[in-house]
Amino acid sequence: MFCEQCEQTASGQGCHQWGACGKSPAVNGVQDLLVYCLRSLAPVALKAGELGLPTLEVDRFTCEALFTTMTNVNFDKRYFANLIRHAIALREDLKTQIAQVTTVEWPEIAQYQPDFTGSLVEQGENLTARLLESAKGNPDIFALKLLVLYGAKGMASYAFHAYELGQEDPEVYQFCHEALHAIDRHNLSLEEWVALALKVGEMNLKAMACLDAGHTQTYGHPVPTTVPLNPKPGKAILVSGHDIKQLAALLEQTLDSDITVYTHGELLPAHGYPQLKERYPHLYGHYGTAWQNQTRDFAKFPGPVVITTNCLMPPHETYEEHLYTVGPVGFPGIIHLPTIDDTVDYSLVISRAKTMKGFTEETEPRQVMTGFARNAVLSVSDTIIDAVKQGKIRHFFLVGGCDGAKPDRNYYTEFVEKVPQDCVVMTLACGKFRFFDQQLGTIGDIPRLLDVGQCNDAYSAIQIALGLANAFEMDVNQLPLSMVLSWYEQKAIAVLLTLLYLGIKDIRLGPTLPAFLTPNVFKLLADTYNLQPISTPDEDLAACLTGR
Ligand code: FSO
Ligand code: SF4
Repeated sequence: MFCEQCEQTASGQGCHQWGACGKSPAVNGVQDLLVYCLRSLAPVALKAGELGLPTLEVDRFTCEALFTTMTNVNFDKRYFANLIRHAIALREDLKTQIAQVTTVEWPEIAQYQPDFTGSLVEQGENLTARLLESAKGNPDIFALKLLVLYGAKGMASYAFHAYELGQEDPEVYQFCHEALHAIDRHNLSLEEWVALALKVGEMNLKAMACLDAGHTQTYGHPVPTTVPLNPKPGKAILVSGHDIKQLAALLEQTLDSDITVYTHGELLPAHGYPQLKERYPHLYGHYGTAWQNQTRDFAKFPGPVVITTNCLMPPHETYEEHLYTVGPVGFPGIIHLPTIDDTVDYSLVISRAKTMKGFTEETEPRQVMTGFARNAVLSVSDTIIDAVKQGKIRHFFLVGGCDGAKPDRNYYTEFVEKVPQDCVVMTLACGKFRFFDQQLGTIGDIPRLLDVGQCNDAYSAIQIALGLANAFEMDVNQLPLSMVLSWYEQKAIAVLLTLLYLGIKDIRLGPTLPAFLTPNVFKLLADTYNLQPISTPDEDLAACLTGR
């Protein structure tokens, strides 16, 4: 197998025997075949778009299918086999429509036909072997191709979430096909590949803007909110992942029950949305920490657990019978909940919750705050600016991104602990669970630790940075703001490309650099953007505070 798409990749080199995430070579093979089929669909979708034929179904399908191939989303071979069939069916249908308008000589890839009577795994592996063979002469170009592909996956997942909330951007969809089609272009120079990678960043910003609009127009702008970490007695359901729409559907279906709903992992920021808070008082608290601790958290939770997106780990036998997946997520043997009239039917989960023990005891109150998204922060920008001008706030740090199991991620905890008292830490995504319950206090009325939201809210963090730059009347790179990011999967790659597209410099990235980037490609990004690997918390803090 060949997979290098995430930070967890084996020995920092690439997963070639078995996925460090638990993905088998067989699942990897069918995922590769699916991605190849999406690449084969891309030129047909682009041609249809050019001719003004409707492509929305293909666009949405492509985004959802790419999402399923991301790290820790779906481990079910049969699921991928169905998606492969669907991709080919959609392609042939579009070709028939195009043939009614014009004659096209399709490139070889657009004529690719999987053998559904043979091994799909082998076919996927053979296609990847061919791709790797063709990459031998030029590792830098191959690295950039992977950067574009992985970034496009992240962008597609944002576009999928936005679509679920009724927000779509045809430009993003079209670019998704262009990025996939580019993998088969052999005449692009290094500079053109770099430009394409930055275009992924540009389009990802649009996809994230759609998602932000979807969230805020449906559930209101997040407001600062206190979230209990101590469970309360009663029947309980735990919801993990990122999908707020799926959480809202469960809340609606449990509205008149006595069941309390808890968030897990990246759903913590859901508590900040006014329309969820007001309508669903049984959306009570948060349970557990980041995704990589789920085998411990889920095993202890006395109710069913629903996973709406990544990061799903291969489940442990102590909880697999009351674990449920929805949407693009899947694992063999785990119940995937049905969707009826566009809404997930949670009846099975609700009846399971009623038969499980639930929480039986009161525990000592503990709480955290969330909801410091762009509206909440920028509405007090005058106070923030005054505090900076009066020297009360010296510096802002955005310490955000993904968490993971490796011990070198302790860097981020130590970094936050060492941030001086006159500095503010903004955070987002699951990396925050290393420090989210620390009491960092306030500077005047401004909390020193501001949870902007999920990794899906990176748009909000970007708007805060741009809004502050605007208020201070300076370039964003001149702000007293440093970005110290941790990455794990492909959404983080898309967000990094967006930050580079916006010209943001001096980003520190860790805990390790992407295995798929060659030293040459990294040097190119380092030279242009001063993108740099993290070093030690002390060294990096000192450098950030002196503007380096
Ligand atoms: Fe984390 Fe997982 Fe949100 Fe990622 S739960 S690691 S970047 O999928 O999406 O931050
Ligand atoms: Fe390895 Fe990450 Fe790929 Fe899983 S997703 S197989 S851990 S590189």
